[in-house]
Amino acid sequence: MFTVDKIEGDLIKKVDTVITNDYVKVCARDKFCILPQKFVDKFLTRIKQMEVYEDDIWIVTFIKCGTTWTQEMLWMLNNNLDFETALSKTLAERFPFIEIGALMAPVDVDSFEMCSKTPRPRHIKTHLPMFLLPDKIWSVKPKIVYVARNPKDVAVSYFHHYRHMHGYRGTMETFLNAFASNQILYAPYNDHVVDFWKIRNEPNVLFLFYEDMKRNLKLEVLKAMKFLNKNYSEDEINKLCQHLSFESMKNNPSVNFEDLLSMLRELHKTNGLPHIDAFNFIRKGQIGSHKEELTENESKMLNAFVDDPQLKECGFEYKF
Ligand code: PPS
Repeated sequence: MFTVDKIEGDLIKKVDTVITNDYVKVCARDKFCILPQKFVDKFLTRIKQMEVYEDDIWIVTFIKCGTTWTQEMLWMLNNNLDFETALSKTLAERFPFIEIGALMAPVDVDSFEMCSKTPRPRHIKTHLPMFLLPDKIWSVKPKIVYVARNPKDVAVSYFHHYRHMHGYRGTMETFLNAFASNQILYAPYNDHVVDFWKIRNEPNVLFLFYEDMKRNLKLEVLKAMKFLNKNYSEDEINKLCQHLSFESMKNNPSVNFEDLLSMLRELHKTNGLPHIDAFNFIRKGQIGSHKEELTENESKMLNAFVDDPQLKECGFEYKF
């Protein structure tokens, strides 16, 4: 059912890092996704064949689209707004990332096992495209929340993530080249979004936009509350919105991945990578950071994502 192809050319080698490397093209029919060989060896079959439960909540996103923010919102809504547990247990424990063990070559974490064993109702994070999700997702129909973000801000956010988490030390231009030519981890972006947009009206699917959350968080919280069949008072919702604010999340060790970042910084150091500037996972949190961080030419390199005819064909438009 799947074929695993070698990626031709030099570009892929330029985005290979000490943390995430050995990229291959995982293909099925007309779909593909760039993933490390370790994903194919240790995760692909197990994820495809895994048990899925009706009360699971899956967050599915392309990387850097507001996953963490939405995870915290969903977990809180689905757990009776339990601020105490949310602050004492990390999001990574409460809402595990199923394929993270495949992304870090030097670290052997069986994140699949962690997800499988997590007590029900399970909350599971993935960046995998639709065609790589468990087969049973389509018959059991657990709740799936998808979040999209404009590709220019995604690319900028991903560049910083790739430097500070994966240990990339190349230029922005090379990174954007890889992103634009679908030669970076999880690419291609548009296919990822379009596949979920097409099923956005299914009763078990909630399709959100990062930009909507930024512009009116409360409205999106209310949408998610309804989707999860929960009911909270106006005061409780306001308190949740405060908890989900950029400033609050930035300073919340349960969601800001400081532990993971310091472990990765050590790994980078051990591997002799040059030291770079400081970084917060909850970094800028803006709509339009590409305007500040990309040159005109760099921004143009990403126009093809926005002008892609497949978006128009299915009535999808990115928000800026
Ligand atoms: S990951 O690594 O894929 O899970 O990253 P992800 O969580 O999807 O995306 C990270 C970006 O989301 C921003 N973020 C927020 N923005 C606004 N408000 C809140 N509360 C918030 N929490 C996270 C985060 O800053 C990253 O975007 P950039 O543009 O890099 O700041």
